[in-house]
Amino acid sequence: MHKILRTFAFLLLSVLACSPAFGQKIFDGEDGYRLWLKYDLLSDQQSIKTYRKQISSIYVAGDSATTTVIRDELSHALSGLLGKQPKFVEAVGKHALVVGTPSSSADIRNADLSELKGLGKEGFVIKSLELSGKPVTLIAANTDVGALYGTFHLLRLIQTEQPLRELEIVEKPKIDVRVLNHWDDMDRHVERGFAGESIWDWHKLPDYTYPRYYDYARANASIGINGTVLNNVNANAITLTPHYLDKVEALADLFRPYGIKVYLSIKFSSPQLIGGLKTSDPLDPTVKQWWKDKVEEIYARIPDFGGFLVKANSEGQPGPGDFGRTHAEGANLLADALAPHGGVVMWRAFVYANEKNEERSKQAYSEFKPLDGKFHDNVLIQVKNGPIDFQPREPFSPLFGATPKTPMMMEFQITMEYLGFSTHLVYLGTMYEEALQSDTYAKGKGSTVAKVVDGSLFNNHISGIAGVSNIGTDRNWTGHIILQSNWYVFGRLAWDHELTTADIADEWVRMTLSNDEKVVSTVTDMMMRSREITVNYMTPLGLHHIMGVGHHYGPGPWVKDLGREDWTSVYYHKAGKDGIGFDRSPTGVNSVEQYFSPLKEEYAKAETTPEELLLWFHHLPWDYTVKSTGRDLWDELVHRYYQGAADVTAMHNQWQSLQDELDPLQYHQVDMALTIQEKEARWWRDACVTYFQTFSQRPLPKGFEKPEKTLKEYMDMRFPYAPGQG
Ligand code: GCV
Repeated sequence: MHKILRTFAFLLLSVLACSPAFGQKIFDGEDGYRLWLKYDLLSDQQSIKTYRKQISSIYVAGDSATTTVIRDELSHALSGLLGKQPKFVEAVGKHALVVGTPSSSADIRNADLSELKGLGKEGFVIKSLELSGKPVTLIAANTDVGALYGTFHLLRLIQTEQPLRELEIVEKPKIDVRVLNHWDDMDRHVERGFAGESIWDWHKLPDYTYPRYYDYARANASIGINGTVLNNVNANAITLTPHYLDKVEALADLFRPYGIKVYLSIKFSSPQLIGGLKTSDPLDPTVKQWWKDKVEEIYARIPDFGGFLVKANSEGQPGPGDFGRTHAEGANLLADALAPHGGVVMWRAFVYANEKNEERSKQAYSEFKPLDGKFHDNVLIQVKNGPIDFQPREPFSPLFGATPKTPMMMEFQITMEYLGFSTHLVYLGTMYEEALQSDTYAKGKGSTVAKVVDGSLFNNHISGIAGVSNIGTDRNWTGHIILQSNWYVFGRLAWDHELTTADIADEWVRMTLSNDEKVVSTVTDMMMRSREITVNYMTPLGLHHIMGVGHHYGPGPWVKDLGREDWTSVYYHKAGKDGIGFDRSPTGVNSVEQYFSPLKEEYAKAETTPEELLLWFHHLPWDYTVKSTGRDLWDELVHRYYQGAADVTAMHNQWQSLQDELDPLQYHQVDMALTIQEKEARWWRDACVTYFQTFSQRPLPKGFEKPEKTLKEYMDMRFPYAPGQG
């Protein structure tokens, strides 16, 4: 008997040991590649029946590359969602879905849709109506790309199980230029990228392309993104050489049917680096001619090329300042070369220099405000949402609202440089919404940042918004399934900043995870709270820039003695025995003066500064009483750190409560990431509290568990191979 048992045990162990992952479960399922365009069969049979009736045939008018994309998408999507290949026809039928433009379809022309008049090239109408006497669902636009946007909108309605009855949808984007910025290098390294390599395989382009390029275009078109800056703002001049322009051209050709233009980041010193000139001075005639010729060469290949993005005189990049010229003179040089072809310049305002005797958060405003009115018509100034650098929380940049004659373009970071890389679940929608809905008071109450960005506040003739991409070669694109929602919410808000980020989270969850109500309500709740939770365990109460040096991974409030003071953490938190925080009020560096009234007066006093920005604007004693809770500052800080870490555990529990409702692979991936996030939230909490305690010299409030390690142990941790370094 013993022998039989032993043999059985041996056999069992052998089978387990030979299985591909001994001791580990293999998870089949959704790996995240399909993003929010999964198109799996709807679970509600009744909805399927109704949709099938309402779309008994499909007529897509026209024969452009874009209409082919529309047909392919509808075929792919509806066969998946409704479990039956849709019937494509060549004329309007009863209960058909009709897609087209007045020029591609006589039926649409004859319907004389007045709504189309104000919709420009990208807007669309979706209507339930009678067309040539037949009841149909109509997607109409002025261009095929508008019709493509309308198609994705209709598919979203079906994916989220909305009724298709009595539709009366009229949409157009509020912002003109809606671009992703890829900080991708030519060797496929992605600066601040945490999801693998660059998706652009420069070596194999132009002849070798991947399905991923098309899926990238589909995903972007589905949320209304209409441009992509292919390369890093820390640019390599080589991109403008013919060898690389061949590759850029291939991508532009591929993206065109999806309404996506390509743009390039350029190096300001390109005339010297690849043009053999002795100077790159923007006022030098040979330099002007060089750029004019280069731009002509680009447009000969890519007639709809979008234009240039420029990081100049910032963090070591060359710029007009090297020749004693202004940012306006630099930008106008390029703008003049691009103007005849319809291209634009996106000139970044992310400038700061040690040599300037001015605090870093004030410098962009000081440099660009006086240049208002000096930029040519096709220049947009691209400004990061906050005055420092994509911190978990910043006030909005005071440049928004300060330049009535110059379009200010928003730059958000989608990649998570300062927010836990690609392992922390942080939905950035709430952060984008907070920035966009901030009131600048530039023209009185209601002058929101969104109205500056969309050009409506000052009647600017062009508007733009950029998101620094979080995309890489990881199978799930963004390194974490939930972080796909940040790409998604960026696009949706770029299209319409009046949408609420809660609604956007809701639709994203339905499309990506499930329409199950428990899943939708639990995950949207996690997403909506996640950013505040992260602020609490990283940088509560307005603290900022206290992360690990260089790579920005993990806590590093002790960072000091670097080449530049404003790269250190101690410069930003200014913790001492007397208290903590940066005095940017009139008694300090007075950055509050850059805001309009009443903000400048509100921010000037701690009592009227919003608590979440307290230590951004004020240096306060450890016993300062925090109004909302009545705790002293030290206690409040500690409470927030502990609350943040505890909330991550709660989020993890919420996720685990959904195990039976979710796809096993999606579930498992996020579960693993949440395990990391829990550990790292505690690490942030413990390292920061231990460090700040050396200044406050106060005990932890009662009942709080002691940090695991000593301060020295935290300070000794090193991460030379943390991903995404610049
Ligand atoms: C592309 C921060 C980042 C850099 C980035 C820079 C910028 O400083 O750490 O990696 O460089 O911002 O936005 O230009």
